[in-house]
Amino acid sequence: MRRKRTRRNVTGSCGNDRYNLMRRAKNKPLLMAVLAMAALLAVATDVAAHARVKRANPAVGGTVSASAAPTALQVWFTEKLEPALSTIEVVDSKGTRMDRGDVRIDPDDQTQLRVTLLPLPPGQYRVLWRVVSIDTHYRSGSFPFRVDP
Ligand SMILES: [Cu+2]
Repeated sequence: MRRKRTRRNVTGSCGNDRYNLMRRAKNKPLLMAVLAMAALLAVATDVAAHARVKRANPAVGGTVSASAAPTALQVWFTEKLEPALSTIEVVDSKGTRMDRGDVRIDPDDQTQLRVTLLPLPPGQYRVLWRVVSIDTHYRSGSFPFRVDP
């Protein structure tokens, strides 16, 4: 039953089963047990509902050859994003911005951000992302990719 509930919550937004469970609890030990379980579920639900990077092009941690160096970066997230509050940047190993600052969301897929890139010489790059998903939760992170000679 626990597994079933967790799986259901993964697909929903940040729901609050906690309060229904509290109302149903009839004695204190049960209430404590229920609250403990609800707290765990709430944490799991919260994490699952936040936007995370699903995949990217160039790939997360991937390597591309200089002859096929990308002219744009695409990142897909696990949640739909608020376009005005979501951004990605690409920096080289010295921290120099290598994107053109023209981040946009795919109008047909609100989980995808895209930015065009300056010509990328061989080297290590890092993608810095800061997004707000439509459930208003803020998340940020980064991942590398590499351009080989
Ligand atoms: Cu969330």
